[in-house]
Amino acid sequence: MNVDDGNTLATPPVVREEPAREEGLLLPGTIVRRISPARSAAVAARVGIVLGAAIAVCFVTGLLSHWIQHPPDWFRWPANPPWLYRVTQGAHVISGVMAIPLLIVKLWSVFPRLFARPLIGNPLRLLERGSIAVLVGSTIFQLATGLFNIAQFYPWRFFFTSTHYAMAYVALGALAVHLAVKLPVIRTALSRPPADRRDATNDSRVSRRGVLGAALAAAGVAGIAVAGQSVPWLRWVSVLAPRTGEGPQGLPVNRTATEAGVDGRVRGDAYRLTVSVGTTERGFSRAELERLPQTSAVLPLACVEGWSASAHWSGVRLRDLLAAAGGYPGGDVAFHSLEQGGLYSHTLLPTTHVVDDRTLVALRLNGEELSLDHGYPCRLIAPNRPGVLQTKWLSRIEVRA
Ligand SMILES: Nc1nc2c(c(=O)[nH]1)N[C@H]1C(S)=C(S)[C@@H](COP(=O)(O)O)O[C@H]1N2
Ligand SMILES: [Mo]
Repeated sequence: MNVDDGNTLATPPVVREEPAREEGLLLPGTIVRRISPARSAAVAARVGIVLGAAIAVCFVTGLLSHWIQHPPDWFRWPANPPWLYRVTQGAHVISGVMAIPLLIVKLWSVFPRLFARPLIGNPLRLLERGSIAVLVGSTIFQLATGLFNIAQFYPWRFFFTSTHYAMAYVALGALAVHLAVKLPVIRTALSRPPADRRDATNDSRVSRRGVLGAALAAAGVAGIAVAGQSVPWLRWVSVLAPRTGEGPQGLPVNRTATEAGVDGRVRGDAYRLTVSVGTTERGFSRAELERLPQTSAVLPLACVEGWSASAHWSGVRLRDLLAAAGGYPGGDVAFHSLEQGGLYSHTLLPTTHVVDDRTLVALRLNGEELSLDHGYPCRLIAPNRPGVLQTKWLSRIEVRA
């Protein structure tokens, strides 16, 4: 049967003329005879190219997102263009979701080969099989945990981001070995047209072209089904997008004030935003912040989970606030939230963003006073930053001079 290298175009009756192929699999002959000719290297290699492209986009955009959140010394992420992270992280989630149907078709097309003789064999074959096991396992892990994460469903005990990040390297390594080992097979498979005899006859079983078409269509549908959470004009068709782009004040809320343990008491007169520059320290009430010069900016909130939405923000430009508090000598600026503990209760803002005109301590959102869930009394909003770094319910801003 033509399940290994795609160089036969056999139909079931023809199989009996090719007993050698049947013997290649550790499966009963009755099953082997029924294996669809579309389960071929021709299909596997072609789906593999599209799957590989989706995984490459997913890997690069994921790596970027990781570096932005945990910057190595050499890494600089610009404040311009302000929508860049929205695009890269949207692409991360969309490409990951598109990879799911592609991976399923790829596994379907090579499945009979898992029963190929010998099961283990020589060291090269061991490497081939081992790399496939690791590759399939790590890819399924990445796609499943990523999918659960965008649905904010965490049915596991490990910490998602660090595990997802580490596993990406495992998958990449296994993919490199897999490609190297399979290169000859891939080249043969790609040098032939994907059509089999079934395409030209009236055979009722699915053809290779049919499988390829279905794989691409499924990937397209899956991509569109989630794209609406980052692409506004796709919102109405994106039935699977976990976020619709809606919420109070026209913007989704990731974590509510109640969930973060921040309550309405912040509305009281006692609230102060403490701004410290070196050893000077100054407290600003919400009314005092409102009396400082107000600046507006249209900036997207782009969550690591892939959803994003543009909004109209206004408040005090960070540069102006620092000037009012004693000046900005340079360096990273630390932001702390009223939220106690939690990973997102503090962040470091690099100089590029500190000096940007559009970086605000926001007081208003889409023409209204910032709601408690969006970060009242005030929140950080800076261009081209992951949502997770746009700290809500600010209590303290610190310049370590
Ligand atoms: N203090 C604090 N700030 C936070 C968070 C948080 O959990 N705590 N969540 C962040 C995340 S993950 C996102 S995407 C944005 C969402 O802002 P929104 O709820 O106003 O849409 O806020 C960020 N700021
Ligand atoms: Mo987020």
